[in-house]
This record gives sequence, structure tokens and C-alpha cells, in this order.
Amino acid sequence: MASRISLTQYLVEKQREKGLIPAELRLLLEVVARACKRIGYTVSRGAIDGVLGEAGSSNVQGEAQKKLDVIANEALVEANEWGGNLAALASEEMDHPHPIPHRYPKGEFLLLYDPLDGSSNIDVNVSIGTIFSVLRLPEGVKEPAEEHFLQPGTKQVAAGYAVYGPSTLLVLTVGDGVACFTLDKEIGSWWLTVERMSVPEHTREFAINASNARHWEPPVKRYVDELLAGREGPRGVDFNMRWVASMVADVHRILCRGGIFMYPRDNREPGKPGKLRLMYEANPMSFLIEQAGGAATNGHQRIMEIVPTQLHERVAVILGSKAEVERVTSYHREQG
Ligand code: P6P
Repeated sequence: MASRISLTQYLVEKQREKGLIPAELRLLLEVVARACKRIGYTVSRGAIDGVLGEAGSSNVQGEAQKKLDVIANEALVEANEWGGNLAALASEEMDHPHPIPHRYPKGEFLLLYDPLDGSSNIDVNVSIGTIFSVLRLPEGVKEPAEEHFLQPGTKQVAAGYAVYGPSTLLVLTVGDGVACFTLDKEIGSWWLTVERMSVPEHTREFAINASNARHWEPPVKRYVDELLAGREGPRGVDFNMRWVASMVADVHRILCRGGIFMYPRDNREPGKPGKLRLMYEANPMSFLIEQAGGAATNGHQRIMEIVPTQLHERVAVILGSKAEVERVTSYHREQG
């Protein structure tokens, strides 16, 4: 069997052979990957170490935090604040960007993350994960502030996620395709197991929380009704449905075998454009999906072209197999 390459070798090759990434970014990604190993271990300990259940606090979204949300967030802060690669970091679990302590040097990158996505699944042992996105600090900025994070997804220099499931996987892009690494828990190495992930253009599998159907806007209702009509309906074929309620798990399935993931805007809270967060969920996942040949829109425009106005802003998400994303988006455009 050809010897596998490690995450470190993969990143060194991206740095050396393609000049794609600077050493500082390579080091940052290795630190994030190491923090994900630690988070995965803590998650796997579950009830043994008493890390399940509520933390007794809530995040900026007003959502009750799980103990593991707080632990995962702290693991990423502790791992990243001393390295000298970051100017600041932002998290779903922190109201404002976390500055790098003055005792440490600052770097040129901004790290954004959802430390533990899929929290509702933690206590029932369903796959969850960590999602991260990397931006550059704008030129000439000495003291990073929230406004410096507000860059469109097209400005991302790297993005990825770890999924803590039957295997612990790290899926990563630095703008040159999407690679998947599997954690060897015996020696702590991330081994490259898929060199270039690819989303098939067509699919017969969709992911949406169908319990919200009565709240959907007409284009989404039309699209899903057509899928449910199967071979007797306008699509002429049957479709399958999945909904894990962990974005990392649903998106990973799509990167592996295709599909469309939808968390559209709905009428439960008309003032909200969607449930998922733009900066540290939709943008990194959109970068990965596009790099793997898929598409990602909010129903009206490419997610990665949305210019953010708030760090924790939400967005509607329709991503995955290009033909299906384009169909749903066309239905929105037809509605005007
Ligand atoms: P619902 C998890 O809480 C999350 O942010 C995503 O990972 C997931 O896709 C979605 O929310 C699930 O939402 O409303 O189905 O529980």
C-alpha cells in the first residue's frame, strides 16, 4: 500500500510546491487541527468525564450552551492565542472577537469558528463537529476590531471542519481543492485519506428539516413538493431524504456522495434571514462545497459574495450538488 501522507506533509507541499500558503498559515492550520484532536478526545469521553449536558449559560444568540460548547471554545482559544499567527479570533460562543493577549505577538490572520456545531446532538451521541474559517487581517490594521472580520466569503484563505463521528475526520481547503484526513488515534496523526473530494452535479438526496414545511417560502415549498412527488411528479424520479441536524455531518455526506442541504429562510421569525450563521458556518461550508465543484446560495445570490454587516449574522443556506442548487435558486428568482 502506498505510504499515506500526513496533514503536515500535505500543507508543506501546498506551501513549498505551489506557493499556495505561507508558513504562517500552514502553522495556524496545524494548530487548529491539533485543537480539533483535543476536542474530539474530550467529546469521546462524554459521560465518563461528566462533560455532557447544559453549561448553565447562553451564547450571543441567546441559545443555551452545552458544557462541550464552552470546553471546545476554550480549547481553540488556548491553542491559538500564543502562536503568533493570529491577529484575533471570533467564535459563535463569544459575543465579540477575542484579542490576542499583549504578551503574545500578533499575526496576519483572523480565525472564525463554531467550536462545536450540532450541539443538540451532543447528549444523544450523534456526530458533531468544529467548523472554521480563516481570513487575512486587512492591510495596515494594527488593532483588529469586529469590522475587520466583516469580509465576504470570497476573501477566505482557508476553511474546514472536523467531524467527530465513527471516525474523526478533518476536511480542509486552502483554495486548491478539498482534502479529507482521518485521525489515527493511536499515534495522533491526521492521514490524507481523500486527496480531492468532489460533489456530483446531480443528486437524488436532499436534506432539510421538514417539520418547518408550513413556514417555508413558496420557492422552497415548490421544490420540496416536487421531490416528494417522486417518479409520479414533475421530476420523474424518486428522491431520498436525510437530516442529521449537525451541519458538519450533512455537509460531509454531500461532499462524499452528493446531495442538497437546505436551511432556508422561513416565517417563524420573519426578521431573521435564516438560522445558520454566515461567518463561521455558511461561508466555510460554501468555500468547501464550491472547491469540490458544488454551489452555495441563499436562494438569491452566492453565499460567498454576501458582504457581512454583523459578526453573528444569519443567512439562508442552500448548498450542494450544483444542478439542484441552481434549480432552487431559479425558483426563488422566478418568484422575484
Ligand atoms: P434544527 C445545529 O444546531 C445547527 O446549527 C446545524 O448544525 C444544523 O444543520 C441545524 O442547526 C439544525 O437545526 O432546527 O433542525 O435543529
